[in-house]
Amino acid sequence: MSIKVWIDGKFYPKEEAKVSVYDHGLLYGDGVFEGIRAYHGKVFRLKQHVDRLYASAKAIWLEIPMTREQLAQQVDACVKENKLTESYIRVVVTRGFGDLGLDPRKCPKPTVIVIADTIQLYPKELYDTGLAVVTAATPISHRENLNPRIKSLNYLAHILAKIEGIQAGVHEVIMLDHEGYVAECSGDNIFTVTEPDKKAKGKKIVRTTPANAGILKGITRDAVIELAEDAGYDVREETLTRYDLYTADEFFLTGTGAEIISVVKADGRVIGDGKPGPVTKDLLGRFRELAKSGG
Ligand code: PXG
Repeated sequence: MSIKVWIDGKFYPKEEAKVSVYDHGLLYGDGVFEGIRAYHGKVFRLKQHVDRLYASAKAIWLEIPMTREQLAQQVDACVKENKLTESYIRVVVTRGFGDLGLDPRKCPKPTVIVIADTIQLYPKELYDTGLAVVTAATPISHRENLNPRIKSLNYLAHILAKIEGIQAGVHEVIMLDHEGYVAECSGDNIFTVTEPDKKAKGKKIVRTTPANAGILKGITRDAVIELAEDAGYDVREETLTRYDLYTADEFFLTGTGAEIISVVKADGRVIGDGKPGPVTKDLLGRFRELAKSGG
């Protein structure tokens, strides 16, 4: 049975689910989106995803023509309509149909799309072996240009960085900010694990880059911060350099598609003992338990 896609109030078979060539989402990347997972038929942290979508929309002066509750219900309805238990959901809101000019006032009504389908971001084996990354030459956009907190339809910098990774034969890339500090990966947030310092009182330290440092504030990242705190790690949001990544005992990525995945090589340096570490594995176990309950 074909996947049914919801566009502006109606379901269409996947093959017929189309938007206009005059849609400013296509013409200008003018819009916002969310990538969401459902586990065992339960949507993971739906409220947080809907809130982030509305925040992204507000930042680009886009008014979503539905209430948060209606949109959340529609996400649930799309998963049910397609009889999916394990699902990857894409919500897209574009500026809508307009003319060929930039002016968003020519777009009377935003286009709202909900796709509930499936995804396999990384091959299963990579969760056992860990993956390699390199640093992309393409930086993350400057926060005063297009703030990476906005999950906008303009992903070109991330895609260019991703292509650099593909050419280097790796699965993900580290993106730096304009000052050379570590921001995030092309579609994942970054964490490290190190041994306790004096302040950590015997707790292993789990670090991630600060939310306002030019990153997308990942829903998975937030969940992992909470899980790591509950598990008794010393969690810190700190500015990181590539040196911090290379010398960490463990290095892992978080994202809706990836969940939690270990990085065992960065720019040619072997991380820790070159295998997924105990804290990464512990947090992945806890994350999968949390996912069973919808988060
Ligand atoms: N940073 C960026 C730039 C992202 O796009 C994340 C972090 C992780 O955030 P969440 O909320 O998912 O924990 C993302 C989201 C892909 C793909 O196909 C990945 C994302 C979005 C769209 C597509 O790799 N990741």
